[in-house]
Amino acid sequence: LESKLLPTAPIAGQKPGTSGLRKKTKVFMGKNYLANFVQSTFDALAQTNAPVQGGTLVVSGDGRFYNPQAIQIILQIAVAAGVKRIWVGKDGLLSTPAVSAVIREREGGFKPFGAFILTASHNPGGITEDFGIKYNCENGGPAPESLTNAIHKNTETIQQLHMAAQFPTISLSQAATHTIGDVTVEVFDATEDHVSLLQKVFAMDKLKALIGREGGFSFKYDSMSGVQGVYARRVFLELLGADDWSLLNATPKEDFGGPKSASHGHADPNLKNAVELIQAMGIKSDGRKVENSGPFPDFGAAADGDADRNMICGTKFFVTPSDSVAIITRFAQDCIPFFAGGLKGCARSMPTSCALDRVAKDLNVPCFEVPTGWKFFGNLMDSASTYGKTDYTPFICGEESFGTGSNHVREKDGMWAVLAWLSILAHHNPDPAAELVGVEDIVTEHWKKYGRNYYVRYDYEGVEKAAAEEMMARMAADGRACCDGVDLGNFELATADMFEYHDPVDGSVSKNQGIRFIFTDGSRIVFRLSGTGVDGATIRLYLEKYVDPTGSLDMYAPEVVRPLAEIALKLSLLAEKTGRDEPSVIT
Ligand code: VG1
Ligand code: CO
Repeated sequence: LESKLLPTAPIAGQKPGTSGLRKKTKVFMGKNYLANFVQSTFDALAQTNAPVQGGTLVVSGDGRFYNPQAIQIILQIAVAAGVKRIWVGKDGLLSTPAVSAVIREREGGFKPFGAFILTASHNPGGITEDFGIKYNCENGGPAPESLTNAIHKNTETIQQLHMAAQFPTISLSQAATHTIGDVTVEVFDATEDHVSLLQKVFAMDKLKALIGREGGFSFKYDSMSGVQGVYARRVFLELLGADDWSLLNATPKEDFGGPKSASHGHADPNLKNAVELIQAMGIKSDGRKVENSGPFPDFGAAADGDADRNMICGTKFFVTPSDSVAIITRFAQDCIPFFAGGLKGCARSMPTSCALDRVAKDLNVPCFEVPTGWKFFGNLMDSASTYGKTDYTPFICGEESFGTGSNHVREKDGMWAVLAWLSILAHHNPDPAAELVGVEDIVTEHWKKYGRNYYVRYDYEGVEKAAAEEMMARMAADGRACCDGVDLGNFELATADMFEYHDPVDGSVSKNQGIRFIFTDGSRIVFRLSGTGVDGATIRLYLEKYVDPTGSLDMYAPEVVRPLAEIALKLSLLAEKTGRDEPSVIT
């Protein structure tokens, strides 16, 4: 196929953040914006030994506005770069975990060297909202920092775009193989690879029996008008025999429902945005139980736009993501076939609560602490397993930000987390006619055994960038000094430091990953700046207080951590520096 060279010029600010490059959609629609980034990625790949020439590439997204157009642009650049086979999900859709599964598992004798995922994940979509792009490598995981830094460097010097001349627009609305010269574009059912992998990981017959149990079992799953709707129909309706009543917002929309929807177009599964789900479950937006007695479903869950996040609820009960990963880890080997041989290890991001550490200790498996962002789990998972095909050397990871997953793929996986919880419920309910042991029962029993890591996150969104950076710089310079003169109440400071990660597998060092104040009782205050926003700065303040099994386990988390919040606000001078006295979101 003929290709053409088009002149271009660097565009400032194309630095990938925690999870890819995210900007306002209109910025991405600007001249050469997307093309520059994609070309810079191919230029960076040319400096590695990725088999781009004659290779296979996956391209798809979460269905947000501009997804179809972006795919066609990427096809043209990929073809000019020498890619011979491109795999695209039907309608241009693939969830983030499904992309990972396609890279690792899809049959046909061609191993993709990588993938472009078009998503800004939990950020709102639409022409006036956000768009994003992320590159994943041949292990199915997000590009490591060494690669994203190389891509960014190329965006600063790019002069030329190399695109296929006269490449036709490929129809994505039907599964079909298109041949253009010596290039094939294969459009396939988005659920094929991911769902068949999940069928190997979980005992689907047991989950089906739970859903159809004699004593009754009801659930609601909110896809929040993101890409998960496609997978939710396949898994819950077709495979597990649930009925339509269980599914909320299961049709993907380019604006996730937009400002008029209950979530205001924020396909972000948390107490603020998963409005329909928490109402259905009898949970108030502050996490408390509603007064009336229902009936409410036994189980509830939600996903974000690209379906890598999950939120787990029981009747009138919200499970914090940090507890969720700990509990899944605890029971995995008892009820999920993928883990039947035992766990190899587990990991959490630094701000995630230490509940997981207690379970890991009990199971006698290593527990790693990595910086925020799923890319940091990749090396650990690869080293715990054989590179490439599905392996059975299991490893579980989680983040406090509603991300949970394992080494079945190299992304967090919203559907996996839900099937893991259904597996735990099935395990606790062997008698199909007995009264259901529910989510709240399981979580409270867990606290009785391990104690409870009370946990809350405050987000301050839309803060002026310079002010946020100044606040962080002051604490980074001397965290301990920031505590001078601050009344710490019953808390005694043990350490104050900036988290720095030394990857035990490849030795790479990631600095400035968040400021930690750790107290002698294990309580923690953590500050970081978000790396997924598109304008201004978002300050994240993470608060954790541990209460051992002999203490009060049924208190209201925001009240328990309030003394820590007060200390955090004083020592950081947050209000003085940013002019903000209330967080915009509490999760
Ligand atoms: C946030 C979360 C982080 C998560 C990331 C991507 O990043 O804190 O834990 O991995 O989003 O999630 P940040 O830098 O804004 O804190 V997703 O579902 O938007 O890919
Ligand atoms: Co996401």
